[in-house]
Amino acid sequence: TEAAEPAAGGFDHITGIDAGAGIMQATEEAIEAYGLDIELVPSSSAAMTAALASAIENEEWIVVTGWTPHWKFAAYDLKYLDDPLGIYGEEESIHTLVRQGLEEDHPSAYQVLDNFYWTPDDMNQVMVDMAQHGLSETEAARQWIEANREVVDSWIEGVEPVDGDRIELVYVTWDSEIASSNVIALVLEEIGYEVELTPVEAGVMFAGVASGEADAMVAAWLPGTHAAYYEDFKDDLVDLGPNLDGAKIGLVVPTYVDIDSIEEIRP
Ligand code: PBE
Repeated sequence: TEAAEPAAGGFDHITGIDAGAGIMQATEEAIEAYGLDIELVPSSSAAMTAALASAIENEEWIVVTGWTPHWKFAAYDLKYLDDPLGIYGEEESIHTLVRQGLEEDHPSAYQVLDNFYWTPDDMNQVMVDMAQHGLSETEAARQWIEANREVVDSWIEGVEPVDGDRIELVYVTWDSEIASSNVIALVLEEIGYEVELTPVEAGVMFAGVASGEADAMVAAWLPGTHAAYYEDFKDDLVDLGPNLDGAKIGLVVPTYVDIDSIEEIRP
């Protein structure tokens, strides 16, 4: 994607991520609700953070679809724009959703997935290790597990080991979900599963678990961000509840951008 020169004191566009992300739908709603004269340009999680890095390098104005937990808040001075209309919702949770029948077919995996629970700080450590310390996804996940052995032990305590049973996890390559999916994959491998981690589009992630083609996902942002997907598929999914509380989405700018509210976004 090419970056056009942003007008001084204004924005060229809103830098988005993949079109299937819930935050993209929320941002289209925000543009409508606030009557913003600006376009949302889709890209990807990785392209969004690259655009953010280069704008900050040049102290240019940029506004991105942002979320917490995310390593960008550790790397840069950023702020959420106020959202007086509440389009982006309140703090929410990330839920683990599994296919029907998983409990009977793979009770050990089901138990571990049910026990999986960590904090925004935990998830952030994995993301920072990947994005800022250059660790591979697996290495970052492994390092977090080593450093948080008691937490991981509490997820697998009393769970019967298995011998090479296959489990397929689906996820979207959002930084936060790369972190969570890699951690839970390694933990499932620890108790003997052979885990396939499949990156897909957001809609395919929900549809895949609902149809039973995939076994589980740890990436459902509820009740807000993924409300539409959840509504469509909830009858065919088993919701194991939050694996993280305190998640948030919104529009994010570097702190040097001197506006405070979404209402002030203009070209
Ligand atoms: N996110 C990260 C996703 C959920 C996880 C906020 C970019 C979304 O908007 O769908």
